[in-house]
Amino acid sequence: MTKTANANLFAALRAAFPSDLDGIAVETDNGLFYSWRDIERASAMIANLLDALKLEKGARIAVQVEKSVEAMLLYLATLRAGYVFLPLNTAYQSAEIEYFIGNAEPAVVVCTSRNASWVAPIAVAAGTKHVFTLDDDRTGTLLEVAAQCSDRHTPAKRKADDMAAILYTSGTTGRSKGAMLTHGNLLSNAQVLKDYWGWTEGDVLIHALPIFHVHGLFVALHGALLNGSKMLWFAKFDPKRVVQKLPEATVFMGVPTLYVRLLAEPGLTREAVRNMRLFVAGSAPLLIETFDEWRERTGHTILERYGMSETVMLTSNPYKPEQGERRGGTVGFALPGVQLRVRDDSGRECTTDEIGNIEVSGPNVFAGYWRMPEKTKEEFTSDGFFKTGDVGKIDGLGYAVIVGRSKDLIISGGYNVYPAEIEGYINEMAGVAESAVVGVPHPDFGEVGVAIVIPKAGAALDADAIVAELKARLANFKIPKRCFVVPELPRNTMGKVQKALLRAEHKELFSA
Ligand code: MLC
Ligand code: AMP
Repeated sequence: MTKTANANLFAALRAAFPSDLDGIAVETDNGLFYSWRDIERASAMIANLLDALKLEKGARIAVQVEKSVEAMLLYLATLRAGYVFLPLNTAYQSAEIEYFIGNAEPAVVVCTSRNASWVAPIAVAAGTKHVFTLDDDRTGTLLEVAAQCSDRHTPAKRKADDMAAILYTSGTTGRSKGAMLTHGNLLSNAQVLKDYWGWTEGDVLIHALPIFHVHGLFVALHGALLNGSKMLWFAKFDPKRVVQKLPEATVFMGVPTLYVRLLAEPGLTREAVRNMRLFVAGSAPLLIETFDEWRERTGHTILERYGMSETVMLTSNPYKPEQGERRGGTVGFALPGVQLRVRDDSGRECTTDEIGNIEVSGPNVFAGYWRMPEKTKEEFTSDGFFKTGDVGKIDGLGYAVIVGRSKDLIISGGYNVYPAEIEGYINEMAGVAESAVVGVPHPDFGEVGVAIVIPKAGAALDADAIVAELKARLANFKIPKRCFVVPELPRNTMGKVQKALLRAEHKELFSA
């Protein structure tokens, strides 16, 4: 790349649009069609809207809206105008949003018209100057204002290490941290995946994931756009309708729960997947039972990969047979350009099959946590590797295997749930002495949270009331699926709560 080349991710995605801009870029599950020209023009209009606000360089655009093509256009427009996209899960409630907006201090907040009455005051209190609404039926003030803007826009000049997005995630402890991803992180990863997963002319992607996290927003979306591929767009994952659309598609990406739910559909047959080229799974461990059943039912071997908000994609099972077989229970090999190593707690590199901490480096690894230089430093080794918090090994064939996590984290249906956060809320409740939240196996979500709560002396606690109180305050996917009130927590001789014992005690809770 020459010194003057524009490293703006949007510019690279735009350059990959097909030459026939009248072709279909997106077909939605409610019967709308968007051409490549529509994507080009509408993203230009929103980018011009942002430019007209005269925001400072690096300004954050925080977005909590339902999935829609217009929400995707807002993401593309933010890149195009050179600002920083900050997606927020629509399940987040006011305390969660207050934290994210207070921490990120976005210049612009875009929310649904339904939530505007509580999101707008939070934004204004945090100093946000501009609040727009955007609904999933192509209405809202954002589009009303954008409609007045020019449909021509030259992508802002950005360097590879300029920030493109902030994704909130919790590392090992404490409150959520904003992972800063650069144009270079995202583009280099997308280019590697385009090649590694064999994206080819004529590919059609079923896009059925939310667009507020890495999997749906970056891996799936960039994959299709960088290949100029049509997307069959689902606002919400609906297994029946996805199965109906499979014959028109070649690529599908999902968290393991999506595969479990698709397998429950009688319409999932070899005939239905006859045109499919690739099924990708990730964000949470894919059970070997699901991997095997999928192969049996469809004749396709799911390709499992591994990634994180801080690093985008790190490893992948092979796509091409000459690179090796796709092995269930493994996450494959480090992607080209990624260095992955496993070390023990003393920093010694583990030998084959020896379990240790997974550490990574590469052009995909983020620029640090937003306004947390100390935390950032803690999460990197002295020689510049990022500590993933995942525990695993490299097996005898060179495949990476994730066996657990050193971070106290539950992954439920592909969403991260931090026990410390839930425990914090429970511990504040009247009559609660302490609590522990642990993850246990679940047939649909893979893993779900269970809360064990200890009352203060003389207090009477009602488990249902605890759950109800949590529901009023936290995103729904974080709510423990069961709650037990018991006299005490198991502790080791150091006084530390033995979560492993609690997990073992409750592991059969949701078994069929
Ligand atoms: C929904 N519910 C969940 C849940 N999703 N509970 C636990 N875990 C989840 N993930 C609960 C709700 O609280 C609600 O309960 C009930 O299910 C119905 O809610 P819903 O919104 O209608 O659910 P549904 O549409 O069925 O959603 C399930 C799902 C969704 C699997 C489709 O969770 C999903 O889209 N997951 C994908 C997440 C994702 O994209 N992850 C990628 C992260 S990126 P109640 O009691 O309130 O009725 C990443 C990096 C990487 O990790 O490597 O990719
Ligand atoms: P997030 O912080 O939401 O980006 O979640 C990242 C975490 O998801 C990783 O650190 C892993 O613990 C987990 N993860 C992602 N992909 C896989 C996978 N294929 N198998 C097991 N865990 C995974």
